[in-house]
Amino acid sequence: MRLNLLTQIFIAFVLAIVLGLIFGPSIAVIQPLGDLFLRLIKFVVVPLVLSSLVIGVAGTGSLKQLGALGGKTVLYYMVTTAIAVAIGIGVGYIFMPGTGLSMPGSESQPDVAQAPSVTDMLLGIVPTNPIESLVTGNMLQIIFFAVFLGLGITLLGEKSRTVYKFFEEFAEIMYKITGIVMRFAPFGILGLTAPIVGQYGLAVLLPLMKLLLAFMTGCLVHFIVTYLLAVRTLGKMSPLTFVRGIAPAMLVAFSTSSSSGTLPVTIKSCEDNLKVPRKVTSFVLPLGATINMDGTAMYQGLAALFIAQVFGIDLSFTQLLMIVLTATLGSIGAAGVPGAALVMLSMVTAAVGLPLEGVALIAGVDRILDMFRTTLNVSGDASASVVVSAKERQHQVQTPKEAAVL
Ligand code: DAS
Repeated sequence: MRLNLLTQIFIAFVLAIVLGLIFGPSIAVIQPLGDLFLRLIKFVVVPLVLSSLVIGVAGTGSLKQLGALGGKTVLYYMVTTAIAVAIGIGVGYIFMPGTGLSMPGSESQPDVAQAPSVTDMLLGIVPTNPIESLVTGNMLQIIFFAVFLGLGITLLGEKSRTVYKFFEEFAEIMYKITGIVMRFAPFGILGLTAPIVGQYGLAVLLPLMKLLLAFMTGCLVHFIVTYLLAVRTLGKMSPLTFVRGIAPAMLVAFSTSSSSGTLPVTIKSCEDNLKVPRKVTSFVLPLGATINMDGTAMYQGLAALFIAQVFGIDLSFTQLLMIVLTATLGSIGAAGVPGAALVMLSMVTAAVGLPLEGVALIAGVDRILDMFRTTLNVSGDASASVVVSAKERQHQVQTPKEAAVL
């Protein structure tokens, strides 16, 4: 029986703890396995972020097609995602999961005294030479370039079909290569986690358990405060009806850790149980499964803070701003497949100059975090379909009246 990748990673994580405890610091002999995995992650992240973000933006179809339905949908997605990241950072400061284990920073640790001002940080996002941004791996400038490329393709419509197809195929190729790289993840996690446990002992586990607790709390808060409130006030639906209606999709998302894999169940749950019309589900849900991942965004905000705490790095306000921005964009670029956020997290950490080793530390418990992330992602998409269909109904009701008056 072939174990799925994230289960393999989880087993590698447990094995790393056992080996670390048995062999102590001498287990560092397998560190090169971990270094190789980190290099492979760095190898894919630039082309993956570029291609997936271009398609994430251009894939929404031409701006005129977006129209009112698209406008409402994208607005709801962006607002709820930004709230999710804020909640992720909020629980990160409340639980402080990364404290108590200060690991020596790696070469990429920023000299906080040199942290640029907000203005410089925001200006620095605009690339003066996009090719140089790609070569130097400047993630914020790469994201800027990708978003504008996607917008340009959208505005050009049919004329840029070839370029759109190129990036669509390029993104598919990068997902495939990322899949190959992720196959090596169990060995990488072993090579990265065992030496840490060997050096620090079980003390390293406590922060990870606190991270899990913080994340689950954030998910619950976001589900109740953001989604149920939106469904009740904007969607004109009882929260209990909503939860009962999407329960099947939530369960499939929890077990598969894949929004895309859950999409058919999400559509059926919204149509059959919540009576959302096909006109709305056929646009809002596939789009949501691709670019609306509040669980992923929250996770990246919290994880970035966790890594900073573990490495004893105090984040400046501008760096927090960058985490909100890159975590939101990272959730747009992440695919609806298991473990998608892990690679995107390396983009967020690189963007604010945090050590990549922290990503590997979290990778061991990513399987569990992913179950909750994906469940929240799917719930967010379903809540959007309820809110948007209520707004569409209101709009239709208003239009006949206006006509009658005229
Ligand atoms: N598993 C991804 C999804 O399918 C989410 C993630 O990895 O963050 O939504």
